[in-house]
Amino acid sequence: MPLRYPPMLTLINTNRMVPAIAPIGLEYVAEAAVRAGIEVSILDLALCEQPEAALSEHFAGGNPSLIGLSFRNVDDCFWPSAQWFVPGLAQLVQDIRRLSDAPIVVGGVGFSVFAQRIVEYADVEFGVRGDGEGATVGLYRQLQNGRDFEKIPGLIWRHNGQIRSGEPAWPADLSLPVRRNMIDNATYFARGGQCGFETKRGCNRQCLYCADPLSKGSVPRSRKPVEIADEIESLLNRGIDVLHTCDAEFNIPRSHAMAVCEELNRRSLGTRARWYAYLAVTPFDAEMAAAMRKAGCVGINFTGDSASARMLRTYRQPHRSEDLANAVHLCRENGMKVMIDLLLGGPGETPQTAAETIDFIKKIDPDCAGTSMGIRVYPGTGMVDAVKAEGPFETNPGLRRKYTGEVDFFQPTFYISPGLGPEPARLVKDLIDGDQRFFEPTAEQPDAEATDHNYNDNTELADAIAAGARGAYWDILRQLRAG
Ligand code: B12
Repeated sequence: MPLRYPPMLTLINTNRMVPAIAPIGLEYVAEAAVRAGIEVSILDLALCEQPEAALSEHFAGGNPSLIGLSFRNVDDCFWPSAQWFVPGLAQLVQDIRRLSDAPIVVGGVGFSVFAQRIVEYADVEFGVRGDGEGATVGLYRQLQNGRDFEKIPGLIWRHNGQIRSGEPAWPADLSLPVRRNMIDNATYFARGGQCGFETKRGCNRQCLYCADPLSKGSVPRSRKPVEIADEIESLLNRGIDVLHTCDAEFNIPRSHAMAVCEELNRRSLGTRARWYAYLAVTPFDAEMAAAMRKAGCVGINFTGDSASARMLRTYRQPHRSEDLANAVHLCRENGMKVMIDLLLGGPGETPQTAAETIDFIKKIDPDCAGTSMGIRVYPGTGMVDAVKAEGPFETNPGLRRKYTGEVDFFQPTFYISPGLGPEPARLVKDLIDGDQRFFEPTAEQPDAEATDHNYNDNTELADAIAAGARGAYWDILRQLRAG
């Protein structure tokens, strides 16, 4: 084993997906640790040409006291790609074990959905479900002195051969002053075309399929607008001027979204930054659209899901088709690009409801629309109950997966309504009928050409960014199509 460093925390970004997205979660954790007086070293595997060599080199210098792995994506959430990243994480853990005997803790947004299963599968000592800032500092301190793990919010640990866990770490008070100088954000901007900023955590909507409440909690926890604006300024000062929100939905709650815009507008940051956001379709109104545009927002991706009243009820969405029309109208009026993300193929979807949705979207004319097919079924969401209500999982013709054996929602498992027939992607493509505003689903045949908007290993996107494109990925892809 290499020499032991003085007490030190090594944080590793495990996400090597292209285009590269900056590990903002790891950066927030790193900054919290530094502020707590902990020495931190970061190994960013996304920016290494040869990850194995980078690992050996990193640990040759010394052995840390704790190794933290950031695990953002458990899978790519896209059918029929269905790429699963957990085996890769387990392999990485084994590689690290050959170089260091330090305990390993894993955290991250995807990780938090399946926390205990991943701790078991990857065979690590610790996991953190939820926010990592306080938990990482707490764990580090307890390892130095005490080992009273029960005290640490969100921690999963092993005790006498059993896995134990406390409540998830979702602290109500979110004070996160960050300078954003712990990772190489400039390189991420060049390779990923945008950098993220977060205004809140948690979502109180109960959308049938959504895993966000599992990783972030179901109560919105807002950051102080002043801290958010400071953070954006520090990115701007380094030339990073195209940004993307990292909230579940920027407009929930509306009052906080307005407060953030107000602070950005007070500092005239809208003249320097361009940003994109994920929004729920409601609440959204003329006052909000104008405030967002003034604050620098140039594009919105709405969680539209469907325009069929029946499917919107199934998805537990509070909006109606007329709200979708209003959202598109307000974006156009205020000069913001607009994408509507659709989820086709949920429980009860029929060719009629799918046609109703696609026809309606064509009519209201957003800049683009995503037609994802295949809803990732996450344990702990309403989707599991909806699928269960249809009968035994193993014989449910709606479940799509690439693994064999029993249905296990830990592995990428998707649902497409059997009502859409044997070739649902074909059906949707026919409904789209070549309309370039739509990102089409990819057909299920193994050799089918990818036609969707999966950003996993998307070389078209990565090449465009390398050539200078900046912005939300849907906006870059949309512009590439338009030539
Ligand atoms: C914004 C966003 C995007 C933006 C990113 C913009 C940007 N510049 O950052 C875009 C649109 C590009 C995007 C793309 C994708 N995304 Co996305 N995205 C999100 C979203 C909304 C926010 C993620 C985020 O940055 N959160 C803010 C940070 C601060 O939180 P965090 O990462 O969780 O970190 C905290 C903790 O997890 C923990 N933590 C983090 N690291 C560590 C490390 C240690 C050691 C510890 C202890 C703790 C810890 O502490 C941190 C601070 O509290 C999430 C959903 C959500 N609400 O979080 C989905 C989400 C992460 N995305 C998801 C997916 C699938 C993707 C794609 C793969 C989709 C695709 N196929 O194209 C790509 C992957 C891109 C890539 N290269 O990785 C899934 C992952 C689910 C899963 N099954 O794993 C999520 C959860 C959405 C969902 N529910 O389906 N995404």
